[in-house]
Amino acid sequence: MHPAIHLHPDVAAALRDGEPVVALESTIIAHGMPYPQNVATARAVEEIVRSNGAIPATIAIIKGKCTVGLTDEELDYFGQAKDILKVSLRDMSYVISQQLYGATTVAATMRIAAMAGIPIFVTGGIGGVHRGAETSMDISADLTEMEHTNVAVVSAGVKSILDIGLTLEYLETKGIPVVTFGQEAFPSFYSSTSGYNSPLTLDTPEAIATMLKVKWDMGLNGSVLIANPVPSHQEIPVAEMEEHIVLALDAAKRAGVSGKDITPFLLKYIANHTKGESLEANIALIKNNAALGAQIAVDLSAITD
Ligand code: PSU
Ligand code: MN
Repeated sequence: MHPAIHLHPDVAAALRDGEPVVALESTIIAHGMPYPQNVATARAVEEIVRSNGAIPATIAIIKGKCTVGLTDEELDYFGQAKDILKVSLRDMSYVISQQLYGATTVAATMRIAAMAGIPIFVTGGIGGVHRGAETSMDISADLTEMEHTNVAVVSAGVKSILDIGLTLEYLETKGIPVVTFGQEAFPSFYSSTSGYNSPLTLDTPEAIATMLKVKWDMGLNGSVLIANPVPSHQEIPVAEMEEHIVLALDAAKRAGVSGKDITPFLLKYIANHTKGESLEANIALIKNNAALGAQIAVDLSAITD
């Protein structure tokens, strides 16, 4: 392993013994949720992974080291520090060579997880094809990363700040399977539906683990997007979310926000303008994803020789 990769001793031991490990990202902590809910949620998520039989490995870059499994103090630091860079794939070599701190996106976290040998990754929502991408060309590196890297991503579907239809088209083009857990409707993060049907549906963690094993054993490289609907009693209806999203997109345009700042801007705007309701849904769905991801990791390690 490259010396820039640093494994927490618990993660190293689990990987050595073939025990299930679940990778977790840090952009959601540093840029996706406000303090102190971000730290409380990150800790709760780690606890849920543990109680479902797997070892959590929250991934971030600390003084240029890709750190796989954060200590309590490190996690707290990422929750509070104001100047932490959002690190996607293109930023990794800069942040590592300059020995900086970086919160890793889905794309960067997946790549580090793959380097460490962790095949299951849990997040809230992935980046995708933005609304208006036909002129802005704003397509998240999360999607291109998923084409190549053998790490499955458990998310609550695709957030409706994005163009869900175009994101599903892009995933199809890149040969990335999209499997929704337990229902045919494709979820949209805050809502358990989106108006789109899921390309595929599986009903048990075991069936998902078996699909991953077949895929990778055959050399069908790349990720699988596992979409886990937010529990219905904690969802925000699609129509209600759409009103907030239209306002958020308009505010971003007026403020001239672009590039990597767009997603954090929209998330913050929506959290502020839904009186915390969206933050509650966000917390509920990521906890829900942590449980499913850990169960898939347990089942996958049981069938891996
Ligand atoms: N969606 C969320 N919360 C997040 C993100 C997405 O609900 O925190 C973060 C993830 O880290 C994701 C990144 O990888 O935003 C995508 O950023 P961009 O759109 O700039 O690629
Ligand atoms: Mn972008």
